[in-house]
Amino acid sequence: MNATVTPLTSRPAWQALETHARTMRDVHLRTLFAGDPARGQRLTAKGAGLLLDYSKNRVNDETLRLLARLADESGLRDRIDAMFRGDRINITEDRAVLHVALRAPRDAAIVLDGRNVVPDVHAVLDKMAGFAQRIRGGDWKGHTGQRIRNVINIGIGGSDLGPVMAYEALRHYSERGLTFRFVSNVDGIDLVEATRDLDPAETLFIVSSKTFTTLETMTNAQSARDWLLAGLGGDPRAVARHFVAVSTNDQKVSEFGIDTANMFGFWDWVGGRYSMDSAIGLSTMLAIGPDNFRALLEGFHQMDEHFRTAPFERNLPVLLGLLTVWYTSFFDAHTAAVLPYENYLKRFPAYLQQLTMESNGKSVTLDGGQVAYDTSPIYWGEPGTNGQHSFYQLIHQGTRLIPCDFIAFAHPLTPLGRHHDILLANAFAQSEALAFGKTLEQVQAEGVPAALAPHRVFAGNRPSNTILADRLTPQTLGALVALYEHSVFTQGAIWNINCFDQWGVELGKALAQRILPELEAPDDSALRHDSSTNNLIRWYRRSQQRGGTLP
Ligand code: G6Q
Repeated sequence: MNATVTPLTSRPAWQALETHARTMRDVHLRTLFAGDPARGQRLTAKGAGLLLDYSKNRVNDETLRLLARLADESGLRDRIDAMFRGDRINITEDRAVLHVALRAPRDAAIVLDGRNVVPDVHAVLDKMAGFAQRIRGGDWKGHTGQRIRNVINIGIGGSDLGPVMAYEALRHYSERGLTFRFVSNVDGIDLVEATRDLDPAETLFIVSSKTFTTLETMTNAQSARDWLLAGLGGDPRAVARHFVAVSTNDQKVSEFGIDTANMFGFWDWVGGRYSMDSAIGLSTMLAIGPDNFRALLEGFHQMDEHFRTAPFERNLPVLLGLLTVWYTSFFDAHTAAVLPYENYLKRFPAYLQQLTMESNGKSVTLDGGQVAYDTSPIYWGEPGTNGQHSFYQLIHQGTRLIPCDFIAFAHPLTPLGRHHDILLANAFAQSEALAFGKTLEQVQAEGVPAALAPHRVFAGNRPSNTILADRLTPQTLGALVALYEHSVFTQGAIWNINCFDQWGVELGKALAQRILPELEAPDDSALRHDSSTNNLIRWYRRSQQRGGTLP
C-alpha cells in the first residue's frame, strides 16, 4: 500500500465538498424532507441484520456522491483490501491488522507470512470452549475441591473495556449461577470491592494482558494472588487452579506462576481495542457459553463481509464513517453522541470511546506530516431515556452541533408491560425533535407568552443516524461493534492516519515509572521536574510523612 497520497485538502472531492458545504450549511432538514417525500425510506441501508436510517443527516444526493468520491480518491477500497489481505498497515509498529481473522469461519484462509492464521484462531477458540464448558459445568474444581462460582477478569484498556461491555450487553444470555466482575484500575479499591464478599475457594481470576507487562494489571494480579493465597492457607499450588491467563507472552505468564497450559493466546496482529473477540473475550465466553460466543463472532464476520463487499453507497460502516468526516471536517462538529435505547448497552459508549478516540485521535499523517484538519471527534453518550433528563438539553438547544447515533431494537429481551413501546416512542421522538425542531410560529400558535417564546423554540436541523435491529443478540452485538470498527477505519483512511497505534499513551506511562520511585524514596533531593510537578510530589511525600523539603 502506498502511504503517500495526495494531501487530503488537495483532493478534488475535498475541494468540491468545501464549496458544497457552504451551500448545505443553510439548508434545513425540514426543506430536505419536504422536497423528497421518500427520503425517509430512500436514505436507509441494511447489512448484517442492522438497518441504518441516515436520512436525518444534513446531506443531499450531491453530498453523498462527493463523499463517496472522496472515499475513492482516498484509496479506501485499496486500504480495505490491504487490511483483509494482512498487509502491515500498522506502519509505525510494522504489524498486520487482522482482527477480521478472529471471526473468520473455520474453512477460511488468511495467510500472514506464509501461514494461514485461521486454524490458529480456531484452535484457541476450541481450547476456550473446552475450558468454558468445564467451568460452566462445574468440572473444573478450585484448590479445595469446590466448583468455581466467581470469575474476575483483571485487565485494562483493550483488555477490559470490551469484556465489560460484552458481559453487560449479553447479560440476558449469561449463566446466572456465575458471578462476573472486572478489575482494571490500579486504584486498589477496584480489587478490594470486587473481592470483598467472595470466597477465594470459588473464585477464578483471568489475567488478561496482551503484553503481560502492564503495570496496573500486573499489580492487580499480584494482589489478587496474595488475596487468594491468604484465603486458602498459603499453598502456592492453589494458583494453578484459580488463575488463567490471556496473553501473547508465554514467558511472562509462566514467570507469574501461571501454567502455560492454562494460557489462552492471541497474536501481535490483534490490537488491544480490537481484541474483545479474541481470547480476551474468555470472560464473555464463560458467561454466555461457546455457542453464543460463536454467534457473536458470526455477527462480526457478517459485518466484515458487508464492509468488504458492499458498494460504498450502501455500505453501513462506510456511510457512518463518511458522515463523521462530513460533520467533523465541514461543520466543525467536535463531538459525536452515541445513544443506545437499550439498557444492556450501557457500557457501549465507554467501549466506543477507546475504539474511536484511541484509534483516530492522531495529528500525524501516515507519511509523517502534520494533519491540516481535525481528526476524531470526541465520542460520548449514555443510554436513553436517562440522557434525555440530563444532557439532551444541550443537544437540542445548545450552541454546538452534536451528531447523534440512536440505537434501538424492535423487541426487548424481557418484555414488561408497555415499557418497550414507551422506550421506542422516546427514541423516535428525539431524532424527530432534533431534525425538525419547533419554529417560533408554532410556539406562538400554542399561546406561549411572547417573553417566553424564544426559549421554547427548537431550531432543529440537528443531525442523527438511527441504527435498528430486531433484538439484541450475540450476533447483533458482533455486527454493531464491527460497524463502528470499520467506520473508524473509514475515517482513518480519509484522514490518512494510522488507526492502529497509540503512542499517545506512552509518555504518561514512562513519567509515572519515573515518579513512582520518587514518591517512595527516602528523601526528595533528586527531584528534577518542573516546579509544579516537584511541588505535587513533595505534597504527597509530606502527606505520607516521608522525608524531604516541605512545600
Ligand atoms: C489498546 C491499547 C491499550 C491496551 C492496554 C492493555 O488498543 O493498546 O488499551 O489494551 O494498555 O494492554 P495489555 O493487554 O498489554 O495489558
